[in-house]
Amino acid sequence: MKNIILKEDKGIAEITINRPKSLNALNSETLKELGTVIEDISQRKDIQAVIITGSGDKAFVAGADIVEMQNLNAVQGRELAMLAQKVFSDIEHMPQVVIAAVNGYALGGGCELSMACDIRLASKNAKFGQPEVGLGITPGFAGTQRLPRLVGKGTAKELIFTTDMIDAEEAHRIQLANKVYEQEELMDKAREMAKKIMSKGIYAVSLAKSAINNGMNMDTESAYSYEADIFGLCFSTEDQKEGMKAFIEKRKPNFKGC
Ligand code: CO8
Repeated sequence: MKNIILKEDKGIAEITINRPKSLNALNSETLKELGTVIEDISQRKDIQAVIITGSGDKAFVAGADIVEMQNLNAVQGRELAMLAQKVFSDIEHMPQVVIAAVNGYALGGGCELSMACDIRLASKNAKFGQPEVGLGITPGFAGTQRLPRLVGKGTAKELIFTTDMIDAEEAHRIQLANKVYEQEELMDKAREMAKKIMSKGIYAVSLAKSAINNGMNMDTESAYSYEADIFGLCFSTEDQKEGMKAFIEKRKPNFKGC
């Protein structure tokens, strides 16, 4: 792969978007590579958590690639949006937990990529924003949908309409960033959180992810019913038996992820 670095260590896959000269801007080649990596990892039982970050210390992803986008026609623009939406949706629905380690600018498509992840950890120098209307376009990688779901409709409209860039503390205040760390400790904190999650019943974590993500797209009664189905399913797993047995025996559970 040309624009993606993939590292694996003890069940954690670290994906680095690697186009530092363009502040890791997403062109279609990078999106396709990211899509292939995500598809591959989704099938793997030995990978239980994913961390996505950007190369260098300046940017997570500074958006879709403006150089590539400038001469697109309407059909090509739609195709690019559909490509990114598919990749981001695959990230949102992959069985593994996905943490965005936002290590600098997360603008436009970069902010949208971070929002497709389950959890966003930001470094103190991170900056979030949706600058699209300043370029004469709208967010197209599902930012108009994921941002209001995360921060509320009013704040999402303010950010999208004004194109204001916000720092990590403000992103934390509006619940766009889960936590904020010094840049040097960001990746270690992301790994630490991944390991903590992996120490739980990881199959249950995956089911909880599905209940949250799919339930949010249903009416409330259907979502409650879906949660009950998922909850019931847990009782067919070895982890449920082990988790409860360990509690009663006052010991740490030895989960198997099944
Ligand atoms: N695309 C392409 N190249 C970029 C991008 C980008 N998004 N961002 C930065 N670069 C390039 C710069 O052109 C520059 O290249 P060069 O050295 O060859 O001139 C290099 O990266 C370094 O950037 P700067 O010199 O500008 O660095 P600064 O520190 O001065 O500024 C900023 C950093 C503030 C991040 C600035 O680069 C910037 O404003 N970048 C653009 C941010 C932006 O507008 N992003 C949104 C893009 S639109 C988008 O994401 C839409 C998604 C939906 C699309 C729908 C599909 C059709």
